[in-house]
Amino acid sequence: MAEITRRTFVKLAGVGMASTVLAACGMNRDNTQQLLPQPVSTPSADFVPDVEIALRAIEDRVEVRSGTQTDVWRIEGNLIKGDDGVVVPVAGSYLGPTLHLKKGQKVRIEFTNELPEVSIIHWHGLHVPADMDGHPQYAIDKGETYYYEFEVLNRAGTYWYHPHPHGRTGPQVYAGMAGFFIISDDEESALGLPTGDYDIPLVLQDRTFDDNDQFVYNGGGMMDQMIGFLGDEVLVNGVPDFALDVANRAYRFRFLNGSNSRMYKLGWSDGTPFTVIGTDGGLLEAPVTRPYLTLAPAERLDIWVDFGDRSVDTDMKLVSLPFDNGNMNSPEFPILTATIARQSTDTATLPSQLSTPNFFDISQAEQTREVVLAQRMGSGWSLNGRQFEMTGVAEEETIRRGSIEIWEFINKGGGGMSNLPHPMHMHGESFKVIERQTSSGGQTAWDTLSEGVVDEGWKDTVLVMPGQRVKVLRRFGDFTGLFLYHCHNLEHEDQGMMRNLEIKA
Ligand SMILES: [Cu+2]
Repeated sequence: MAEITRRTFVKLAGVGMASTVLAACGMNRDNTQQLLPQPVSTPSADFVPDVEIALRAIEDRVEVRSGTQTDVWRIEGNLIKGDDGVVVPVAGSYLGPTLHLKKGQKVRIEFTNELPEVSIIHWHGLHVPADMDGHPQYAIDKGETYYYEFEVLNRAGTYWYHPHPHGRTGPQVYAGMAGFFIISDDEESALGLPTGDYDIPLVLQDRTFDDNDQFVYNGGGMMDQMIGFLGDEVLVNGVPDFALDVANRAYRFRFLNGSNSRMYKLGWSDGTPFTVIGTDGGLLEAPVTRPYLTLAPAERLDIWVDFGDRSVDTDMKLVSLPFDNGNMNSPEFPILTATIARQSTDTATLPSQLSTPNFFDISQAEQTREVVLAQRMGSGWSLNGRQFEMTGVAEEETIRRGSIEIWEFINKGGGGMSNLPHPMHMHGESFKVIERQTSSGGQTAWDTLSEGVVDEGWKDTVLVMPGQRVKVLRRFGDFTGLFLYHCHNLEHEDQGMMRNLEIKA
């Protein structure tokens, strides 16, 4: 185990700067101190963690392509307190370790930044207090440590973590900073779904290599700013030409689209349909079947895949099928090859009922807020005409704690270059997609991927295609403070397609 150094710091400079920004915007308020809680500068004495993890962001070199080293930024982890199996490194990959937590556990994570620029980690999909969420205002410099302390409140499911510093999320994720955060709970464990070697997280990320096998990122270029970064090959778990040996039995595959902006339309090359058991926020009520899977950036889909009727030494190939995203045709990409490598006597049965999701009822919604996704002339993308301000919140972004609301994301498209999908993500509690409308102008592109969209289940990121209006229903409970909502096309996010919402007591 690498030595763990505990650094303490008080981020007074950051708080002072934010206050100045507020004053400059004419938004200074009496409650500035409540609005800007102090970061955890040291572990708090009255928080007794069940699990304690150290994560470090480092510059490193990894053999991504065989025989050469690629410069990466990655997150390495060590378990300080807890059971074996909480922190699982992904061997031979730039990925951060897979973290396995249980609902109800109290976890302390000390994140140390050893990169030459500021960073902060966000726990994607987790319901945690505002100052534990990795908001960009808490980004720390090289050599500093941020202490996260929270209870795992989420249902069992496939969550993940990645950096969230303003303007630099795209390049940092691209450089290699991301990992799975997998939560289990009693309800899920009782089902007897495949576990251990038969439960496989798979993150899809596109990359472009130069002649020296280094990652190429042009997030600042005009086209990338508009469309988002698109790499020319797809890595799975950080590995090109990903191959997997499986037994002829049932598996749980957990797909995460960890790409900056690329969408996927996953299909088995022999046309085998998919049995979906989970989405962003955990298990569905019951399995659903899809001919292919549409996966926008940051979305997750858990599938039950049964190789039981396959012969040993046969292959199944997973590809991303061609589709029209409204702006361009996405070509076919190879994703992975699964080789049925061994006989198994295990016979698992897919449960017909998976979970009790306890969705809210639409009648509980107190109001509907509209969020228009659009370009801002000459300066990237916006939400209701506004772009990100570090601590700025509009009146219409202020929410009473405990309220249940409908948020309607409206992608008017607009034709040409601005006809792009926006995967909209909300921090905090998960939501339910309750309505999706497609304009006649958006129908053609939508038809090329609609059958693979899974709007069932709890979600934290929802695909909004050009010409669509999508309504989601969610609660804004428990924690007050600033939380983010944004497009998870990371180049759009970095250009300001992100806003705060403030939950007030
Ligand atoms: Cu976007």
